[in-house]
Amino acid sequence: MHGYDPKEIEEKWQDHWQKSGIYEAKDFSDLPKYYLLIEFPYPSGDGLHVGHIRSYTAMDIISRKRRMEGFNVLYPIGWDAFGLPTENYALKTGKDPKVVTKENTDTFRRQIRSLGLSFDWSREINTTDPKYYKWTQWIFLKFLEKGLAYKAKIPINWCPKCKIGLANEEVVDGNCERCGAPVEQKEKEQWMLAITKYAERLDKDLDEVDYPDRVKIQQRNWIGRSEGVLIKFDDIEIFTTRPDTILGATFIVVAGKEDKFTGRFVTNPATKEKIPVWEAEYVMSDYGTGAIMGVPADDERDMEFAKKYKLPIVEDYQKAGFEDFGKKVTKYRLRDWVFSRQRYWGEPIPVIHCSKCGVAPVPEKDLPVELPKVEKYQPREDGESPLANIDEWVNVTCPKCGGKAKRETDVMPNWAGSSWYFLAYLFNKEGFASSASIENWKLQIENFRHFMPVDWYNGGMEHTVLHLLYSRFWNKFLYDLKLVPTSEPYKKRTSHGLILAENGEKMSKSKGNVVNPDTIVKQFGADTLRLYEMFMGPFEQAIAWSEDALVGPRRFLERVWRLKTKVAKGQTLDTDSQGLTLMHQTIKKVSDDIESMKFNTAVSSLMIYVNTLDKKNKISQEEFKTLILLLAPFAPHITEELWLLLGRKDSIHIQNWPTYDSKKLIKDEIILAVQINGKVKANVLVSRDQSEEEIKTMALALPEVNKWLKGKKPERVIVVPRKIISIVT
Ligand code: ANZ
Ligand code: ZN
Repeated sequence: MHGYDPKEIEEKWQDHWQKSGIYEAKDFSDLPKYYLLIEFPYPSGDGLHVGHIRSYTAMDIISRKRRMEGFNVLYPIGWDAFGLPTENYALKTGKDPKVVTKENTDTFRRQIRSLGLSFDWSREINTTDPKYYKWTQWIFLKFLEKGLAYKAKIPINWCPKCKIGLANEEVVDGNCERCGAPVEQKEKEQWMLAITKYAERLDKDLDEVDYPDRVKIQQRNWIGRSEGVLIKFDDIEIFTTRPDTILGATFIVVAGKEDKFTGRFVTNPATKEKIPVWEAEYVMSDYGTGAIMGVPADDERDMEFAKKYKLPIVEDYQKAGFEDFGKKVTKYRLRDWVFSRQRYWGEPIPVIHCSKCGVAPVPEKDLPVELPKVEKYQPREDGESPLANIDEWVNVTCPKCGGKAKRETDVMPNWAGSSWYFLAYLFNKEGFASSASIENWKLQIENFRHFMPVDWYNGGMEHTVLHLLYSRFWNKFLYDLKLVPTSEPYKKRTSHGLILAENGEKMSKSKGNVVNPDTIVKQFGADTLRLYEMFMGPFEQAIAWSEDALVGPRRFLERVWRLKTKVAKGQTLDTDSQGLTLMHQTIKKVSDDIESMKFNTAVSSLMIYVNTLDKKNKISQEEFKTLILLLAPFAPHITEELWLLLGRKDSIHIQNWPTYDSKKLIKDEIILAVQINGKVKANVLVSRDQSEEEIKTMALALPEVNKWLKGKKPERVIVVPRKIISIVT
């Protein structure tokens, strides 16, 4: 047998697996299901990042273990391909975003395939495929039908550089999340999705799911549930969380564009005094009731305001009972979702504007509303989408009255396609081929019932209040329409740490410190890259890349490869109880560590096991088999090849996962007391199968015993089996 050469192994097996379809989930299966999800990538022009590989490999390991445990595993992949970077690239180069997307997804697909990840490629999706977005548009029409999609003239966050309306979540410290330009406010008619209608359930149902605490906390803070009371000061109703401070309320402030006195006075229901009504910017129009009671003594901003405008301040006042004034309410900080963008590369919002009928939904049978070709991808100076330039696309007949009408030219935000993609993977082939309708959606429900909810979803912390919240909202909405079987889409969520450049900085093209996985695969092989990324450090922590550290995992795999020559046919395990214990301990450790995502320590224990086996001249078939079965999820190619060399016919990846015997976990050892002239002076650890002679020698070698013997030979040494060693001097 020749040396370990990944080039001879890896592509061969990738092709083989693809052909045999062993990683494809079955639509109808009697096996229990297990659905694993990674955040499907945005196919950027930069190609696959080594950070993607960390998350995909981790979930691949769990997928592979589940398959070996007998589950009908679904581990799908697709492309979240609408969005600004591709559009900006099109703007610069004049290339059709469709073409750019095709090129980028081809690169990503090739790179992901070269890693031997066990994705079910038969279910590959692409959010920019009209067959896909016809369903995204269909779901939007459902929101419209139920009154949860509406148009509103609202001040929106406007980025003057990107010329685009931004969601609150896309504004970071007052600047555009993408280009960093300061964000301005602009009044515009926008499509909105009423996510606030689901605020209570989005908050409460977090109790039901297994997410990390920090994810739950971030979501809860974003939703911003607040229990307070409404109190009437004559006709002005205020919202407060501190009704006990009402005796200190010396003025009222309602939301306004500038600070000014309205000239009005109202009665404080607790003190019966007349207090002035002011307008000010610091009170938000869209929170609570848009009005507050000013309590300078207990609220800093009220104090500042009172000092500035010389309003009365009462420092000493009595705290009031809760229950005396007003009624209890719960308010949320969450805002409705600004759902339109005046850009090109997104799903067209499927509505038609008619001067007679108003907003008319595009009839289901006319979906998808396909993106037309445009000459220029630049948004117009008036802020309208470039789609507004295409008269023949814009001018249509009204589906209601047949009169002249115009298409909506706004498109959806890039969060739309990812808000339901976990369901799209479950669509059967006809689901995408057939028209979008309730009947065709219902044809998928069997599959939804089998696979939903997602059992385990791994992704980045940056998506906690965006994608994760949006997709929970869409799923709940579909659940209320009885179109999906569970009210929560994801049972369990975990997060990976980032991979940084060697110097600890963020990897970025501009800094020139990006690691290209192609180079690593070429030089070390995919199995080494996978193993390295699992071994590099605790999975949930950020960690710096190290080129030098790749050698370790590579040498480890070479050792595993050479170990094959030591496998002896007749060799049995029974004669060697230490080996047996270590084998069972390793099975337990690797199994447990995979479940708790401690991939680095799982790899360590495999390394310890290989070290021990390597010290022997001969190893048994069983030991070697166990080793490569445990290693298979981490390094699927080398283990598949070794499995074949052991003379096995079918894939290692569909074998049973090794189990351990908890009785064999403890070493077969006992502690014996050592007596000298009838008194216990020491203890000795022996194994149960050691001979009497061996035990005597061990006892006489103990330092405590030598202290008593002082160089003299003992008169007698008696071994009472499994109890005591008695030395007489
Ligand atoms: C009197 C008071 C006294 C208050 C005090 C606080 C401390 P959370 O917990 O975030 O819900 N508030 C209410 N509506 C507001 C609005 N539209 N714009 C700005 N501030 C508003 O905060 C509730 C508190 O925020 C309310 O309780 C109110 O001030 C203020 F010692 O009322 B409080
Ligand atoms: Zn009409």
